[in-house]
Amino acid sequence: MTNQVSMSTALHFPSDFTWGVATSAYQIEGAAAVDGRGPSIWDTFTHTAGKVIDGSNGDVACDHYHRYAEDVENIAALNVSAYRFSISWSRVQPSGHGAWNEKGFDFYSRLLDKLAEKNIAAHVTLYHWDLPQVLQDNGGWLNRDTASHFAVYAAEVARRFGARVASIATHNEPWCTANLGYGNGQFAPGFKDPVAALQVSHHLLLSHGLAMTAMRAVKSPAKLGIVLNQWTAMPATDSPADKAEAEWEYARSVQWFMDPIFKGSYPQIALDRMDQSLFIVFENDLKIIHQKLDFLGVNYYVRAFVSTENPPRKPEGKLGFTDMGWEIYPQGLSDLLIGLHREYQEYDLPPIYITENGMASADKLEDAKVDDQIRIEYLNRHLAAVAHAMEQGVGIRSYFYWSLMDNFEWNSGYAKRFGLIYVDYATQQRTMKESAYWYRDFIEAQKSF
Ligand code: IFM
Repeated sequence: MTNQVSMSTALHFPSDFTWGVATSAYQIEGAAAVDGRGPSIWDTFTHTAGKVIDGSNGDVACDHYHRYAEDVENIAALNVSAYRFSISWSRVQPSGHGAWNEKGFDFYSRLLDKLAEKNIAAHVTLYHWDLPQVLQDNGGWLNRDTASHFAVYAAEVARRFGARVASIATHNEPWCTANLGYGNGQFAPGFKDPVAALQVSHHLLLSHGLAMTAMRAVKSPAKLGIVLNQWTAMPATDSPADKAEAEWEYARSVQWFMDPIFKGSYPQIALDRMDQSLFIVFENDLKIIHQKLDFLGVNYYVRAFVSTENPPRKPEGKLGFTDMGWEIYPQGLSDLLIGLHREYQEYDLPPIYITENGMASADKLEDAKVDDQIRIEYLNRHLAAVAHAMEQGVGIRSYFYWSLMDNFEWNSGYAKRFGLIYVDYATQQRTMKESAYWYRDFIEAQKSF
């Protein structure tokens, strides 16, 4: 049996497989100070000189707050049946605790109405990195109380919207919140303290567990879970040093989040390498974190290619690199999924949703057309990887392309375009790229099998 992924235009997915597209609040909404929204850490970060490559921010972004109806029409035109988006916590609860902002909830209610009108299932994420600034002023995710505030917010969203959405994910990519936000400072709030990142990762997991309990208590009918960004870690060579480093990389990035949730413990190989006195875990925390999920969201972009040499070896990149400089490596997706299935199926691994996968390319709008053949090839190859993992028995229920449209790519600003839809930021005009038509037709073709 081989894990080789082949290029194929004749992939057949089950008829109940869900096709979708994904976005997040800060990256598309804009309307940063409209209708009572409070500032988040990303407002603060992007308005601090030197934090974003092109000096841009999400004040306007794709102006989705005002153009959501047009955007939902576009989602429907893609033939997808699901849309994944996040709620801006500070739009619905400006201080992150205390008073709710009804105008904020009204916006999401209008969006849900429009999605329902088009028969598109809503998949909501509660936290896609935009912590209310007031909570940051009290220590952010380093303060254990933030986890309790998060659970209150989660329960309120589940109470109001639980019957109108298909799923609710607590966090998107907590690895990024901890390591890029607190570890190396690339993301808001911009701390450079690896020890803090460790503590933050624990508080994020704790907040996930508390939120799951709080949402179950309001008897939300929505499926509940979490979205993790994951990769396989491959040693650059067969040297014992590279192999050990790759094992460590997988432990600290993938197992670090998976093990507490599914096994109720942190991975020993990671604990062995760190000074545990620097990291505070209360007695009951792991019990709170370790609870059954209805789904696991997996975001995949790139493998980790691990080299201990100096300078480190780089991957050959046979299929090229994206505009982010990330190696295009679809086999990493099937390897990852098959590995997760093998390691966690006995620990109640729920159905997997591929909640993000996609690429940035240097797209150009010419004669009202964006000819992004590279994205079509990327999609085709990654869908083949998903199909391959399913053939190996992995329970995958959905695939969401990242992203619906070009948007604010965090510290890379607007220069990196991940969308199926091209956005002209000067006019806010949306143009379907060739990949959008390809995805639309691919989904249509699935209906005829
Ligand atoms: O744009 C991001 C998204 O917010 C989270 N996952 C990765 C994407 C591409 O970098």
